[in-house]
Amino acid sequence: MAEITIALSKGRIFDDTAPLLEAAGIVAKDNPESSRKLILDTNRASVRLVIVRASDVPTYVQYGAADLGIAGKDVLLEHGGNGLYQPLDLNIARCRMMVAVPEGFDYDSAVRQGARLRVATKYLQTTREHFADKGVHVDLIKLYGSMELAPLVGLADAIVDLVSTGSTLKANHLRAVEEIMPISSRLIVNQAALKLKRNAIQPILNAFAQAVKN
Ligand code: PRT
Ligand code: MG
Repeated sequence: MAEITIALSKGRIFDDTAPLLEAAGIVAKDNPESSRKLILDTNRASVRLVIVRASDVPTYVQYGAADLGIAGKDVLLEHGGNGLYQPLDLNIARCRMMVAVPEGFDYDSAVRQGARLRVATKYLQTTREHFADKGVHVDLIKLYGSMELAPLVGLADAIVDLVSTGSTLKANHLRAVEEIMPISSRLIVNQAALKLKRNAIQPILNAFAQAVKN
């Protein structure tokens, strides 16, 4: 019977988390990339993994459906962090949250002239706060993906998106004009679970902290 449930997304977060889990003595019995299972057993009878969408990880942990989770700072800022303890920056899945515009768009003078910008993004909270801090008026357009397309078809003047290599921007003739913040993934813990299951959870936290230092 599993006692500890860890929520994470497949893809880059699973790939970067697997070595940390291994350092905590936890190895998944299936590979989420090839398996269709949503609940993965591990080598430890008391630990299981649940595979969810990256943006759903904080919700599973908030409601205690998972005790622990791994989520990007981008996702945590949009979620708000209610009911979550965030003890550790894992320094994985790193990238930067950026403002980007079409190559020919003069962002600096648009901002200087106080133009009202249309900004397309999946990250409404972070984007709203960024432009409010700058005192720039924006109309936010919520998208769920492929933000890079929006300025190319006249849906928006600018986008806010994550950038790692920069090749997606380049391929779409966009350029980054502002860094909003660096992004990495954090370990998150359900606050009630941490109190009730501390004996099981604390060794995992310690192993992760040690592995991150190395
Ligand atoms: O893909 P899905 O819609 O299921 O969800 P998701 O995109 O939220 O999940 P996933 O697994 O793609 O990303 C999980 C987490 O990885 C994010 O929440 C970030 O914290 C982190 N991360 C790190 C990234 C990137 N790097 C990244 N480059 N998430 C997304 N990207 C995308 C970016 O949005 C853009 O479309 O990659 C593209 C840019 O990459 P470059 O290399 O071309 O600059
Ligand atoms: Mg993605």
